[in-house]
Amino acid sequence: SPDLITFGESMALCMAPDYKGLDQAASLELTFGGAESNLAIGAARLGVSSGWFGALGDDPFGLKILKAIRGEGVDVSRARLVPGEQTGVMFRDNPGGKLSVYYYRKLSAASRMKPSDLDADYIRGSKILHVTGITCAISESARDTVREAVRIAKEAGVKVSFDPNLRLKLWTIEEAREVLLPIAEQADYFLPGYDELQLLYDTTDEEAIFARLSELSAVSVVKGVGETTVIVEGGKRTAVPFYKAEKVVDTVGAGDGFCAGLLAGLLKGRPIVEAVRIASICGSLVVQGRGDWEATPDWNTVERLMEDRKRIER
Ligand code: KDG
Repeated sequence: SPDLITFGESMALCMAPDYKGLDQAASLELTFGGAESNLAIGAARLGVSSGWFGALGDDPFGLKILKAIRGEGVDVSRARLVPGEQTGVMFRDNPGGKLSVYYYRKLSAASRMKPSDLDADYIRGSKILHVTGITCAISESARDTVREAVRIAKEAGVKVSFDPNLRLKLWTIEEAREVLLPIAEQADYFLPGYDELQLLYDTTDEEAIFARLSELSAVSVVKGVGETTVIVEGGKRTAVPFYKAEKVVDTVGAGDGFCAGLLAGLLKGRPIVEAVRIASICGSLVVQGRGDWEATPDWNTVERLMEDRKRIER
């Protein structure tokens, strides 16, 4: 098995040109997205062996997505194109710089994922299993699949990484809390955004939020605490300054690029603070290009930017 594996829903992504809203656009750009495949691609570009599996419809969208993920060097041997089912589609609008997403994913092939689809040996053979809250939100059977995958991983001593990826277009905050907080308790790496934590823990009190995180057995890496990323390990907190993007073109996918960098750093044996620096560079590069994953960097680029930073710090 690859060292890092993940699964979830990938969808066709239709984007209006950046100068026009969807209501005005005569043509759309076609690509794809999905938090987990974004992460798998990000990790593969960094030279980590990664695998993504999920169900796609046996339609032109599914085929295009599968080929592209495979083309990025991600292992897709456990991914499926399901005959007679549909690939989800999302539309992205950016009128006046305000991002909106429209999902057409109900009853998609991915939302029919179920625990018996899992290849337990594939999970057992990996080093890190990464799951997200999006998969938990798309259907009950997909949620059960996440729980079962986590159970298999834990039993086999495979580390579990968890990004809550809160999507309030898919479920309510109450539903999300009930499902996501127990998964955070099982995770080895918990990778939320600070804004998500405020919603999940229902407070804006920073001390209260960090107190909750210190109770977890996971190492938490919290994105977007002011201009820093905060690592919480046991009771100890370390803030790492964020690597600033020169220009922000499209923020979607930044979190996935970040998590890819973090997990790749850890798999390469880097200490957590350095893994966070790598993650931060990846997140910052993703936002500088259009699309969810297209601008995620290769390892040489990351190393070069890490070197530049050392020079500046000296
Ligand atoms: O993190 C980026 C994802 O949100 C995007 O690629 C689409 O997976 C997606 C979703 O369900 O929102």
